Amino acid sequence: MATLKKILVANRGEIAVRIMRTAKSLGYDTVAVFSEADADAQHVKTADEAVLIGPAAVGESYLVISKIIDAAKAVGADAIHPGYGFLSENADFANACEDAGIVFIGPGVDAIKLMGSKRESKIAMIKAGVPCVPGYEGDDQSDEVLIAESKKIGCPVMVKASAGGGGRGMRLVADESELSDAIRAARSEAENAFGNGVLIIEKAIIQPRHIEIQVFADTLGNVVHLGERDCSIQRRHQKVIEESPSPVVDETLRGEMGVAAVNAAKFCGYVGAGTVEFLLDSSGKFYFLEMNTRLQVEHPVTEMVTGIDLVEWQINVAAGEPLPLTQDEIRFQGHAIEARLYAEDPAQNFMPQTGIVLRWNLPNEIEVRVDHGVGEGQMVSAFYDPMLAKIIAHGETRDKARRKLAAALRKLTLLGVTTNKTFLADICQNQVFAQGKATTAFIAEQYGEDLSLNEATPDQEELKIAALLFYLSRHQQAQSKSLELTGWRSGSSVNANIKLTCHDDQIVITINAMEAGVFGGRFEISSAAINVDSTESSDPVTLNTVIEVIDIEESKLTYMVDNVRRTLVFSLHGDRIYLDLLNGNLIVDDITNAPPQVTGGVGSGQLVAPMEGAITDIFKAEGDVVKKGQLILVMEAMKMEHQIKADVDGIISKISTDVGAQVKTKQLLVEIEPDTDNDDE
Ligand code: MV4
Repeated sequence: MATLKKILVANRGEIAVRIMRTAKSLGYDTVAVFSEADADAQHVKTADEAVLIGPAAVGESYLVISKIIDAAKAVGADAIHPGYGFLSENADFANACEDAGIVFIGPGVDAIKLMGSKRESKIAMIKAGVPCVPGYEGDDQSDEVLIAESKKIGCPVMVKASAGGGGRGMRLVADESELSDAIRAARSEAENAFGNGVLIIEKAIIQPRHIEIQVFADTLGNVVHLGERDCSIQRRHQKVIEESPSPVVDETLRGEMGVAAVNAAKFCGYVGAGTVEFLLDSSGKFYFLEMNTRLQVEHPVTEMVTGIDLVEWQINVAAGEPLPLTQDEIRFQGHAIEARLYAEDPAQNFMPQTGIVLRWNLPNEIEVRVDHGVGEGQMVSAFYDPMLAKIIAHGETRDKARRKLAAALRKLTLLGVTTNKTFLADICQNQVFAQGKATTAFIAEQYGEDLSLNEATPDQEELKIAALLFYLSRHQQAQSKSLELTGWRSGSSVNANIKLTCHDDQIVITINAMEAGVFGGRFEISSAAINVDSTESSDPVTLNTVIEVIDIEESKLTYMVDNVRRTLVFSLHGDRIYLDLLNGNLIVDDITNAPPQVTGGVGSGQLVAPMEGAITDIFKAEGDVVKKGQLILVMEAMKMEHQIKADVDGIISKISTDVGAQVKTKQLLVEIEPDTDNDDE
């Protein structure tokens, strides 16, 4: 039996924080590893010691086996927990730990290797008597054989890369005529992505549910399951909502799937925490899909219904202890649902978002678990996974858990980085989800495959509040740290015009400070929209609202309109304000003092990076004459290409970047000296 003292967590973000929480509570010393970009990250602050392992790019830090092993040796860590992602399912890493005499908190190398191959794991699972999707997993990989086998199985079939994951190298083939193209495409995609073009063929299960069983095994041969998780709600193979139990799994089915999962684990000599993924078809039949040889993102829902700390079990198993419970002693209580908060914008086809976290408030009146690695002032960069936090609610019934989760999502504030918070809250309220009827097709069916969700459009009242907050901060005494009510109550009763922009719309808001009200200041506020595209200066519609400020503390405004009192969280930074609204976050800029814009959509000639990324191509040089709309350079950010085009006719006066350079959001890249005789086309 190994005696462990110090555990290094080879990960970052919420999972590193979560693992350290349990490790510390059990009396272990904890060690974080971190990249240069993570110097201020929460997992570094949580650990007893933290080792800098290199630059931001994961290929130079979190994914470098030798750097992790060296870090463990440097501080004398005797065990490594890999978390999920990164090196968690890397057999070479597990091997390297063993070679260095460090305990790898996870299964043995052989199980990791076997489950890393769809073809080999399927062959093994068929032998183990685990139900698998009918298909072909032979070693003859010729086109003729793959096509003939597909025809035997009968379309629709799935062509899958043996080394694949997350839907890469996978093709759904509806008709025999498409087989040959699909096989070639899947093979070449797999060769490129994984350096291995081996394919398997399976009968396609239509609109399945994704049900996975949590298993646990110790080094003495005991294996149990901890019930299922339903992870059907996914978007492009990214899980969004997970729950336990599944609304469609009853005790009988749970027992059957549990036995199958335990058999899978026993057959490969599994040790530690593992997840056996199944597809469940509409008739209630289930089929083995793959086994994940790590602790999963969604493990908290299992913890909440079983009361078991899975990380504690992992550490104890790694130390050689037997499982503390037999299958009969494992009880399931109530229902848990988890929502994943991502830094992504549902209004821009879920594009990952970067920025600095300005405000991070957890819901404090609702009993929910929040696993996160977020701190105010922290940079959310493009280098890492955009998942920021998980919100997990437990209730006696599914409906109770769902209501708590929805409320927690509404009450949670993250300002500075756009997130999918309102999308998550919307799913919680969706009727198909509420009825427990969501399959893997749910998001595409309910929200569209490619369609972007509508962005939060500000209403007049919200813009007036933004203007009022700008106004109040401008009138704030330089010395006082908070907005003193008395300061402006008795002070200048002047009208102020504040010009705002939000989502390309411009609006002028007039604030008239009235007499003091019952609680504090009263302001009569009117607005006039400006139509940017027309030469006529303003819209005739103006509406008056009386807003009474009741309290402002730090980042919270309490106000009253028409006898309704509300509180709103904001973050004000110079000419920009972030508002946390029920239907999403809003960013409003004060452009009262900004230089007037040239009309006709012509830009300034100052081209900046729209987001953090790398320059991949530059097509123009200094001195080149360019026309508005001409491509100047291309950058890659968030795995997507962004074209930077001239926003004005002119001559390039400066290019301040190079191919390969890493650039920051808003960094100036190119300057164009606009033509002076600029008559708009
Ligand atoms: C399938 C399938 C239908 N039939 N296999 C997607 C990811 C990969 N790990 C397995 N996947 C699927 N395999 C057969 N034979 C449907 C999917 C699938 C899916 C599975 C689970 C959760 C969401 C999914 C979304 C699309 C497709």
